[in-house]
Amino acid sequence: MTSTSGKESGLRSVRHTDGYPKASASEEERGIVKPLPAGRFVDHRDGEAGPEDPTGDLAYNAEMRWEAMAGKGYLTPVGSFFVRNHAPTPRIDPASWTLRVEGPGVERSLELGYDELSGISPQVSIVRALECAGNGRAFFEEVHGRQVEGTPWRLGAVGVAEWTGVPLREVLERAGLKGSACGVMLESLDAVRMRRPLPVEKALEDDTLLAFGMNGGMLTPDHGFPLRAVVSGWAAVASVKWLGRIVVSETPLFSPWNTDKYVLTGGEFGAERRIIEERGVKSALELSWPVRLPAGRHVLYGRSWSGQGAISRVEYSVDGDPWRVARLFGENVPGAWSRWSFRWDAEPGRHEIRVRATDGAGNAQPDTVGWNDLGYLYDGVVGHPVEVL
Ligand SMILES: Nc1nc2c(c(=O)[nH]1)N[C@H]1C(S)=C(S)[C@@H](COP(=O)(O)O)O[C@H]1N2
Ligand SMILES: [Mo]
Repeated sequence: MTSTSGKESGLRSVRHTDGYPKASASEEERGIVKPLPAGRFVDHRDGEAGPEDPTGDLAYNAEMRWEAMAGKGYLTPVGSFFVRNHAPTPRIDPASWTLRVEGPGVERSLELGYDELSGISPQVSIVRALECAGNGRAFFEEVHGRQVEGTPWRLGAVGVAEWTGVPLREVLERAGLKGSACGVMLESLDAVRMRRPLPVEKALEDDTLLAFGMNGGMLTPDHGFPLRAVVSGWAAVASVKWLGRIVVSETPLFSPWNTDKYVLTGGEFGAERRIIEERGVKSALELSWPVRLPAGRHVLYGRSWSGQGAISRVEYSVDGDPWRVARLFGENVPGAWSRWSFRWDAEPGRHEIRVRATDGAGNAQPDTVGWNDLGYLYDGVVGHPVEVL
């Protein structure tokens, strides 16, 4: 579903509607600009950053409630898309905003304004999931009986959108990318100046985008307006929002976002700090957690996703019964997700429904995931609690 959408994509016609209203002081304290209705989001904005935390790990975070996807189409509506912010959503005026591209890995520095950047061709639109590396963190406690610090996301720190922008490669080439280029630091304009390096090989892939559009409209403030990276298949920490500068190096790059946080450490990793890149395979039912259902026949819906390809198979098991195959339907874009359903004759009592998926590369969800100290990449099978009345 990668398509080259020309200038008629509709983005150009809306992007001069003089930006967004300025945030009031109270909006800035809230950290997230868009409304977070309780029926659609779990509000996780309750954390405090320690002064020793260089990632400014505040919890300006909102988790999508999976029941909000019930009956929805393939894409996650912007109004339901999860938000993960290390600092409050900044309000950026596109008229004075620029993107700088510089560093020893390019022949010349560039400074691009919003019109120049969004006028680069080819413009592409790709449908991809973004998922936080911490999605599923809550399950570490259930499985290991030990709480992990950080936002206790269940499964709602994921969403699929159509992202419109220009390949990062186009911009790097305009700056005269050198053969010796090695690291690409994506720097943001938020209060923590988030900086996450990307290896040049990943930066040059067709579906690594500088995106200014989301689901056919302009990016909204919370999702990175005026410009964000969309790094397909990787944990969404790589998809830096509110970009202001890109620095290309000739040596590997490090920042707190690939050394202090967003690394696998502890448990089987011991003292190693392995940088998180690809995501695994996960599944979720489009039901509240826990859910109450009336007795009788139901058709249950859900979605499965993988960072490494399309979904090839989804199975479910109720109360430990043998695994059965769910019916996949609709689009199944690699790096996005696949929808599925199955029929269930619900009998009164408490039940647990498990779902597991396999992707085209043969990656399957494990029964459980071993411990890591920062609680990342929990892609094990989880039991969804259901009470039938
Ligand atoms: N500038 C900036 N970019 C950022 C972040 C951030 O806090 N600041 N959070 C990252 C993380 S950890 C995630 S999971 C995604 C979340 O994207 P979303 O808020 O659009 O869903 O943005 C990434 N990009
Ligand atoms: Mo994240």
